[in-house]
Amino acid sequence: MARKIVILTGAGISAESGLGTFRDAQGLWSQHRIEDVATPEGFARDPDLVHRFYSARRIQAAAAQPNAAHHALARLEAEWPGEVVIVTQNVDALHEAAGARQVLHMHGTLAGALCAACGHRWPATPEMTPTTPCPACNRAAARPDVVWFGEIPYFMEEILTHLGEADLFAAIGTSGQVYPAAAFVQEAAAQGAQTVELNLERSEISRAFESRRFGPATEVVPAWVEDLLAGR
Ligand code: BJW
Repeated sequence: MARKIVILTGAGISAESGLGTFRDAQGLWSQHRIEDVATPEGFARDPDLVHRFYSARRIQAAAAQPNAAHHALARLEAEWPGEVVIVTQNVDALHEAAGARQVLHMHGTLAGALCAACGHRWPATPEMTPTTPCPACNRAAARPDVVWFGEIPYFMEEILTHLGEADLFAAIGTSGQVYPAAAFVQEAAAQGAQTVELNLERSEISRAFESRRFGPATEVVPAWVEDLLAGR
């Protein structure tokens, strides 16, 4: 029977599309404190700063193009005889832009708006502000539909089911510093999956993987996909 592949992606896969990672030297956290822009408390303290941070990223992400790594994963999904599921921590839409269809955005998307007052969801406008009204309750409580620290990631039940069914688990371009995603490798391995890390360099959790491939995502991901499709 064809094997099931579950792929976790992080900011590193979109780095060569021009989108910033979080923890690298020039990353987003070198310009902003995590607790100011990626927590509900930070949003409550200064919604204007948080909206400006996300509006700038939304506009930048909308102009970005998928790179060879996104295209290679879409090709894998199209050509692999078994199932391929992409679980992404990224809030950009570059997997979908490359043609991938089974993509779970566990940390939400920049394209979505969420009402902090009534929970209504709608498509975000490129720039949102603290006065953007919720179309359902009309309160000025619009926030980006993303998952901040202390909040529960999306699709967890579905993701745990996929990890339990995986024959192969790959993590691409993620530092392994944020849970629960950082624990997916153990979860998949405990249920019998082979595990591989693809990253620019060793991550915090490299030792948890059976095998590793280091280099830029635009090089290592297409080569890995080529090997998988060739049965190597
Ligand atoms: C390349 C490359 C190239 C570069 N090619 N590679 C203590 C212990 C354990 C857990 C906790 C704890 N205290 C608190 C927690 C929980 C907390 C947590 O993990 N905190 C840590 C700081 C310890 N987690 C949470 O709060 C989460 N919720 C939660 O746990 O709920 C409980 C629960 C879970 C499950 C079920 C039920 C209940 C929520 C976490 C939300 C994270 N949100 C953010 C913001 C999202 C919106 C946005 O985009 O702004 O998500 S933070 C940020 O980090 C973002 C990312 O998705 C996430 C991960 O970052 P990522 O993608 O790994 O990026 P980087 O920059 O860290 O790494 C880039 C990598 O790419 C590097 O390795 C580079 O080498 C590589 N790279 N260029 C290939 N060209």
